[in-house]
Amino acid sequence: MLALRGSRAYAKVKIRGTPTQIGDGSRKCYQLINGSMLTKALYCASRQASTETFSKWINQDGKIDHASIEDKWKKRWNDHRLLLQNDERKDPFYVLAMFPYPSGALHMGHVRVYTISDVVSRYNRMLGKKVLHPMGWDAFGLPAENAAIERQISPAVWTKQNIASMKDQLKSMLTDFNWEKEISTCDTKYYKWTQYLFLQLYKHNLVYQKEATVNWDPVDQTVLANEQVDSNGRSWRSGAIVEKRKLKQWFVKISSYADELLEGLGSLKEWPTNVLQMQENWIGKSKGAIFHFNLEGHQQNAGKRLSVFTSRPDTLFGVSYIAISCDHPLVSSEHLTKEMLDKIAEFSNNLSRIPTSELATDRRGINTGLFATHPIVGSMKVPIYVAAYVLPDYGSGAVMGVPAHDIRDHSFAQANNIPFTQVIKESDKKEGGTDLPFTNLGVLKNIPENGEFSGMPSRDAQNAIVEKAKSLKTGDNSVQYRIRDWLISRQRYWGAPIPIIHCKSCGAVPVPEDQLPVELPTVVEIKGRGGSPLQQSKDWVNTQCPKCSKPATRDTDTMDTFVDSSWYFMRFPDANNDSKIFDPKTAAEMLPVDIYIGGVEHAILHLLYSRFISRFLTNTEIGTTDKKHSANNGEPFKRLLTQGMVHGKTFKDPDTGRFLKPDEVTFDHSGNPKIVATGETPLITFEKMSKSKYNGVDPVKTIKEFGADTTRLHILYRAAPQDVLEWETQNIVGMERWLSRLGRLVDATLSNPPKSIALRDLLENRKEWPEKVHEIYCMTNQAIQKVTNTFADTFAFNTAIAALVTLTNLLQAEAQKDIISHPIFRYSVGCIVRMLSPMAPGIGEELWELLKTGCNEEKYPTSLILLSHESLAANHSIFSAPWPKVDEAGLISQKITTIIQVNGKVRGKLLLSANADINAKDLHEKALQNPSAKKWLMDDETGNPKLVKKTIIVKGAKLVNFIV
Ligand code: ANZ
Ligand code: ZN
Repeated sequence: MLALRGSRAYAKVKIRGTPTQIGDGSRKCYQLINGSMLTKALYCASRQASTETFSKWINQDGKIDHASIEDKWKKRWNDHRLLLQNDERKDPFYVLAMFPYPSGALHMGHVRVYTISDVVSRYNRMLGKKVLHPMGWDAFGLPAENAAIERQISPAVWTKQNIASMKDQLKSMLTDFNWEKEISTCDTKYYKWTQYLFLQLYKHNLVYQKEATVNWDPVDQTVLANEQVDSNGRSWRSGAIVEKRKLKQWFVKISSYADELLEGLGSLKEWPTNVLQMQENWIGKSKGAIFHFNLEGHQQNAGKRLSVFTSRPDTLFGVSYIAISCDHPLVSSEHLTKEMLDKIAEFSNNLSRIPTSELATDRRGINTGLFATHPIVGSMKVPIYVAAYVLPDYGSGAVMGVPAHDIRDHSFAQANNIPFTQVIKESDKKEGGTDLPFTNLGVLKNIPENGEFSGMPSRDAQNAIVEKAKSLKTGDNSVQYRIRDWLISRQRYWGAPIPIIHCKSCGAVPVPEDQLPVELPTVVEIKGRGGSPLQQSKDWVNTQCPKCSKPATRDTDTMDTFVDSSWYFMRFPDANNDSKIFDPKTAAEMLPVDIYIGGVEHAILHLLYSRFISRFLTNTEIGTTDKKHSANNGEPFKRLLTQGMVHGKTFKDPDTGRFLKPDEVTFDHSGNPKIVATGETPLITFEKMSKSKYNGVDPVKTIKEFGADTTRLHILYRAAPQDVLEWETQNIVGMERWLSRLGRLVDATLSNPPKSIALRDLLENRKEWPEKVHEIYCMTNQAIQKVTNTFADTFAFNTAIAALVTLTNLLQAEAQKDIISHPIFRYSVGCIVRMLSPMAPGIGEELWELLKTGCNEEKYPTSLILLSHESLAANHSIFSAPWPKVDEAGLISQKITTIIQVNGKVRGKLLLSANADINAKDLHEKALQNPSAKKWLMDDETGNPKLVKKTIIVKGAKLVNFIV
């Protein structure tokens, strides 16, 4: 609650609902807007400043003193906790930007995403909503550990320092984050609940252990993350060739939610379609059949089965080989000779060095010498190969090779000289003659191989063939998913320890919930070699079994940081809860997140894990208490906005393509770049900012130089949020100039105060307004409509800014004596300021204070800067001022502008009444009265009008062309 100090002298008037008309003397009025008490504290301070102008902030060379304005408002927001006053508001709105990894320095990408979320947040605060715009830190992960290795600084200290400096930087951007809800995933208060989440998953049989392959550095004796293995397959630190090793790992069974996660995508109407597509592909549901081939060749193998998954059962009679992966169960001494096994092992070793993405097109294979019997035609035998392109963990890790109808099978058969037959043709009419492989559905060819299924269309044949196999017990329908279970264990120090204790007699025992958190030991030496750091911390490892109390050891793995971030958005609404992961009601009130903003690089994993955990916790924690959240199916993010990258201006040597450092390029007086050494013009491109390209721009420096308001506006103006933003620092002056012009316009309105007018009369008598005022009012309403639509729906802030600049230009052009002192002029200026403020909050507040103070003179009411049919409030902050509303009646321009052309050339303009019926004759008469058009329509010699041969009127009389 805000202090009411110094404001007791004023009477409080409680006014509910809109519209509310308040006459003069508004300074005595108080109001409850959406239940939140507004104070006079700042208002009183500002009243004394009624002779202030904005120009005092503009120095001689036209630059605005941003630093002082920003300091003033940061202080006021802080002192009066202005943005937190929405606790009692009803209508919740949750805007979330993906929380950053605390690397220590903000980059332009951060500034972009947090500017966008801040605008959405501030706009919704102005709508009177209970806004949650939280911030936190995705603070576990490798970089802290690397810093520890390189600089002997503890990961906790390093991370804490980084958080402190990044927090300052975020504040310098004028963001309105709810810092009282700040969380950090490396804080025990947070990871206690990450561990709790693990235990809940464990309880619901959604975590398990299994052997999995990891990258092993044989020199440092440690497991490496994928990003620590370079493109040559070497360790980033030791340089050793990385080996694959099998290690027992923890997995989360996300695959059991595959169908639910896929179906849920259908309800996400406000997500970008490309993200939905990526999620769908990742889950990769595939319908088809499983066929069982009998193993032959070696006597003792009779009766063994080899299963394959196929999406094309109709091609079953075109099978010419079976391909299995290197680690298929068939690859064992039971079936193969030692020589063969060695050969396959070597092959497998070679394959482990090439990226998985390249395996799909690899044509290499080994003929095992084994054969398999066809599931329907018992006499048909096909060879079994080990092949590079078979994924060990998809389907059954085995493929029925149909070279005539599948691209990969086709190239494999060609590379390995395997004969094959075409069994599907395009249509009934066409017999053969198609280019192979023919991969479409078609009709089964009339050949003996296809037997009773000959002539059937593919679809029918698929069903019939599966039915046949079912009856023979050699096959069945099957659905496969590409999505794999989520490997969450890391052999790292800086993460949440997995809350499991291993006991010789009881096995893996979960740590009892009341013993959480399992804290990271602080005394460990992080060397990056010799196994996981936790393993070496013997005091920590050795413990008691919670079940039998015998000596036991702690699990020494920590959790993947994706686990930390899979539930943080559910913690924010109740971030300080010590007794629960979150209070179900509190969480349910705010969830789902109304809009989630972040980079498209998180389109798959982070969003999928979050959707999964949200569904899981909705089922278990929020459960039935929550109507709103379950109505959203447990989907955590209602709307998703993926912001584009910020690209930096990059200079390259045109001859060598080498990236040029800033000091290798100079600029001539007109700003054209030259290479210092050669005098040549460099190549200019815009590329992803990176150190190696010398094209990075430091946001902190930019904010210092141009101010946060201007920087924010520039970011929003240069590109729509989803698009790439090509950063050019010099262009920032465009927004700077606009702000100065707007400031001067405010000053001008302050020195030309309107007379006191009852607002109701003002709108009722709109017919009597001068024409210019109509135009201003109409453009203002159009701008409100456009900007509101942007903030609520399209987020195309660039077009919103363009509309505000255009309106500023109009007002500047019409700022003559009688117009500028018209109440509507001031109203219009006030609208610009209000609509500007979510984007440029510092300047917005400053201009609003000036307008408001000026208006609180006895002579004219504050209401003149608001729209009369909105409630009036003597607010202290523009962010408690109401958002301007569109006046539908004001949207329609009273006048339309008609361009006059004579023989196709523009010769003048007419302002016509919009609703009048205008015909060609009238237009001609009017045009003759128009001084500039007149001389082109009159005959100089006769002094009579020229003969009009033809009049072309463009629809709506926007243009008339007289052919004379
Ligand atoms: C025979 C066939 C004939 C296939 C044909 C396709 C076309 P989707 O649709 O992505 O699910 N396949 C099965 N298991 C595999 C594995 N472990 N590694 C690599 N490929 C595998 O893909 C299913 C198809 O991928 C299956 O259908 C199988 O090839 C292959 F004209 O079987 B098909
Ligand atoms: Zn035990």
